[in-house]
Amino acid sequence: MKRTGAWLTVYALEQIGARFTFGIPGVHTTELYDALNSSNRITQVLVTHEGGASFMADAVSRLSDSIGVLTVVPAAGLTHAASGIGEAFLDGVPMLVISGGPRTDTPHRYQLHQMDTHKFMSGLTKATFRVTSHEQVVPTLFNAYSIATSGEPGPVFVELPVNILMMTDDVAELPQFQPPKPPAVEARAEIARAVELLLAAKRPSIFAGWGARDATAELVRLAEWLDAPVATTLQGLSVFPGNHPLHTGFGFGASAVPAAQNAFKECDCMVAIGTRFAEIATGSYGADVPENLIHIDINPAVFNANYPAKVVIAGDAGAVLRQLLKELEAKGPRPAQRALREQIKKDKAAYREGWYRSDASGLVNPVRFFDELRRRMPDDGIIAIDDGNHTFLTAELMPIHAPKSVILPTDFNCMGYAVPAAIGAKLAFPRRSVQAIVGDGAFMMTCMEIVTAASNGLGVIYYVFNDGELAQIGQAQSIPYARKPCTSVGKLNIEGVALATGAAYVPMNDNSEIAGAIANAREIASTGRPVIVAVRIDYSKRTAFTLGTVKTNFARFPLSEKLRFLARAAVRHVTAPR
Ligand SMILES: Cc1ncc(C[n+]2csc(CCOP(=O)(O)OP(=O)(O)O)c2C)c(N)n1
Ligand SMILES: [Mg+2]
Repeated sequence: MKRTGAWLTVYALEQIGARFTFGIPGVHTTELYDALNSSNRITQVLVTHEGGASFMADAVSRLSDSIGVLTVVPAAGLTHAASGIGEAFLDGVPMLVISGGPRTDTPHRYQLHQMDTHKFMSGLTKATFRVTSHEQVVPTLFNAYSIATSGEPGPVFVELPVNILMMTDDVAELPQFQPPKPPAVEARAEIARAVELLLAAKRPSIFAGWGARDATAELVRLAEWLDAPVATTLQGLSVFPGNHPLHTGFGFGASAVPAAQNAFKECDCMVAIGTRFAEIATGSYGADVPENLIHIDINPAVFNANYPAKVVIAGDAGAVLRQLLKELEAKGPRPAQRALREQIKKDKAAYREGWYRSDASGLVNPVRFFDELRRRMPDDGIIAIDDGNHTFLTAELMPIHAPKSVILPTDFNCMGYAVPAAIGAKLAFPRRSVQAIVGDGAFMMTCMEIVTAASNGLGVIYYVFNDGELAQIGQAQSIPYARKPCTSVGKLNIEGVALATGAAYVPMNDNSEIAGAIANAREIASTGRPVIVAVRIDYSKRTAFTLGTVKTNFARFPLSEKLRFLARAAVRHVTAPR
């Protein structure tokens, strides 16, 4: 049969269950966009900037069972999309990056958008492919999908030259996609050893990351059987319910909230699952782990990278946990250590108390904002967070109840994520409540993408933490440097952004306006219109994360550098106080 490459691409995307493609068309991809337009299974979404497309595709992949797909022009579309592709790469998120490509059937050089895209994309993806015949289109896309979704997931790039997309050629057959079977866990001896360590442990603990996103039920069972405190990574905020009495918070070392620090202090055996012990998750490696560390991850490369493990188990989190639980539960129930739960509850309440006390500023107190948001947001509501001080406020003050309900840029740590990611989330789950928590600096990077929310009738709520600063960095500058170059942002008229994009505008100036503003925003969003809430937030109190990481990093400086920093800070605070 004779088919265009574009038709074959749509066939392959339908086979792998893609529901959305994101991008902006160009001369290389008009045939593909036209073929996609005829699909009744795939919705193509036009964005304002390909960076938005890649963050939307990321959100679809993180939250749903369907892979996020980009359809962009070569070179310029790919470079614009690079931020979201890089975020997906470092955060272990599957993505299919499809671009058109210059013609391969002419000898012409200096074609439009012609550059070595594979060299560029190879540092951002698990694999790159250039399709050179019609026969290859479907098998290449199936292969790309399998690579993107297996092991530690990530983006894969496929270039489809324009002559293949546009012209017809013979293909002998159309294969059906057969999803690969998940590899069996082969770790009988390691699991037996882990069981031994856990049975002997007096104070076991659990540290869970995004790799455990599909294993929340098993994690809860394990925590309850062990009566162990559970801390999550930042990316894994939603892998364990924040309202469970054994949940302690994000992180467990010097940068964690007191509930986690106390519960983990004397722990003698830790199950770490689906985490790489990366810099943010460990508060700059300021978290100490016990000698008896059991590390479970699908990617064996993460074992012993930062913290030595006694037992390593390579495999899917859910599959390993089910085997582990079978062995443990056969031993009968473990006696509960009731004091642990009470201590966690007390520590959590005391931490919030500290925030309630900082009410004086006349601005919006973060803890009161999150109290009200928690009250109004359904359990399965989705939060997209950006990167900044607001990230850690959300992590410390907003209890998350449902699995796969929080998405944020973590290890690539790219500002500008939340506005488009929330759009991807709402497209994937139109009936769930979707909100973004975004700093004003990050908001400026991608706020024009709200046009895409408005034109698709997506009632996303954007809470813009409007402090006039790139606070996370400004806070790190203020004490050591006693000045803050380039962290005071230009004044943005947020109401003007709402007017320009078709969103509604809701101001929230102080604590008395929190409840009304949230109710109003939810009401408007339910009509399918995006809403921007400008929150005059009080950033005067530091998060446990910021205080802890500053301390951890400073403690590691050599003595001479410590003295240089201290002396400079002292002189500047005296001679040029801010
Ligand atoms: C693309 C990108 N540029 C710069 C940074 C460095 N950075 C991390 S947090 C931050 C401040 C963010 O400011 P804002 O969005 O206003 O959030 P706030 O910290 O004020 O809550 C900056 C500049 C980054 N992570 N990503
Ligand atoms: Mg800010």
